[in-house]
Amino acid sequence: MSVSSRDTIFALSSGRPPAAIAVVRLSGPQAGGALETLVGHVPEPRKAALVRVRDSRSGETIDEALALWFPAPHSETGEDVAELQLHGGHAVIAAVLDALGRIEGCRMAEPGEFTRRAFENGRLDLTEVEGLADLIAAETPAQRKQAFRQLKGLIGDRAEAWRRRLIEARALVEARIDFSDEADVPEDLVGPAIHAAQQLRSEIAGALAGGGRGERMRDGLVVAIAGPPNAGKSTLLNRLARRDVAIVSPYAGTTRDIIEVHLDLEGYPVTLLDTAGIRNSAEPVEQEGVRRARERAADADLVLWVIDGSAADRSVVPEKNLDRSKVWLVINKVDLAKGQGSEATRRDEYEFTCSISATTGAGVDGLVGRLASFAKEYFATVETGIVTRARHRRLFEETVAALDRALAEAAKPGEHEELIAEELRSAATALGRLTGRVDVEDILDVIFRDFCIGK
Ligand SMILES: Nc1nc2c(ncn2[C@@H]2O[C@H](COP(=O)(O)OP(=O)(O)OP(=O)(O)O)[C@@H](O)[C@H]2O)c(=O)[nH]1
Ligand SMILES: [Mg+2]
Repeated sequence: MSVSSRDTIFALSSGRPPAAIAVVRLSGPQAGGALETLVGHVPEPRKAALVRVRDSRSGETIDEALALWFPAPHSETGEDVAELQLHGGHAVIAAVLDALGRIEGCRMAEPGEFTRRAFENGRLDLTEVEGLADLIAAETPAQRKQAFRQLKGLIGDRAEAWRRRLIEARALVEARIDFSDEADVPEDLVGPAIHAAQQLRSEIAGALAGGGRGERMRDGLVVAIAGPPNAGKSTLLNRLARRDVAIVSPYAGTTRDIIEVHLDLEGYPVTLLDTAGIRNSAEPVEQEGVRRARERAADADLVLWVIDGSAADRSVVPEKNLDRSKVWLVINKVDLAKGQGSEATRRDEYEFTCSISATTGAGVDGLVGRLASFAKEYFATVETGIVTRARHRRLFEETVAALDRALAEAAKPGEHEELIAEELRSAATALGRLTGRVDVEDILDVIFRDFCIGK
């Protein structure tokens, strides 16, 4: 970053004005000085004080507010932090920000800068930073719970504990290499190190076993509505979303682009996709829509294959490449006269089949209930899972791969301790990158703590 991190930063930290209250936050060495300038004194730490906020130039009172003072290091960012709870009007906020901007060493914060400082000062590790971001973005109770667990260090603490054990295992191997002629270094150090590596490998691989469900909790379980044109897919999407999101028309081939809505199903996040009706079309735009529909249906966690139950030809079956175990058959338009159902014979091919009317709503509650239990079941394992992002997955996978190489090396005959130590180091580095706390000094500390080598 080009700007000095020793600047004192300030920003409006609450939502969009006008509102009852606006919170302006400051962090940095000038935070106390800025309070002096604006409100005349620095309040007692962590106690709200009723103050008058004045424009230092004109002496005019801008607002009456609550001021809070959190001296370093016991603050959100680890620096001196001050907070003003103002009346949340545009003009009040503008005048206060303007007055702050005129104070030497104070400037507006950049996006995420408070959190960045908290990370740099060791108040939050990287996974906690991500948890904080997720908590702010959480839309459903289950997302909130997952984000809160992460903010409170569920992943970070676990990864840090694993990393410490890896460093200890490596220290054993290093000790064997570097100090093998020392009298007080026991002979078999590599054996226990390998045992520890095996143990760690299975624990970390276990954390990866959730199959991406923690990641899904952030983004939502993807449910694609697909099927032939004019079956009522967009009508169903609108009904499930309880608003008029997608265009509905009697013309086949209405939907072209993928339409996405986010639903909260009993607390679980679901991303619902409406797609173009699948058919062979000569029209290039529709062709592209169909291509996208196929792609998204194939990638979805669940496909609602919607067909028109009143149509004479109901022979349209899901794409051959769709995994049937994730396709539900939704027979729509049951409010219209039913033809002889040829689909009846095919019902047992699907995980679940239902008959609905997207226009009248008949049967839709049953479908929603079933979707909610699907989501609940899907996310059941997440409660204990810790991987919530592709970044975590990648680093855990790197750790496991390095451990596998270390174990493979150990299984070979001959002297190869350097290679084992090197792989253990890679594994620990990957975990260190997860929390953003890679410290090269660690290894030496452990060696000198556990063995009385220093003379
Ligand atoms: N009677 C009846 N008509 C329905 C029902 N669902 C949809 N329709 C009608 O069927 C027509 C097509 O509906 P859409 O929702 O646009 O169908 P779609 O599957 O999205 O169609 P494409 O986007 O072209 O693939 C519209 O005229 C709807 O009003 C239903 O349950 N009953
Ligand atoms: Mg449509």
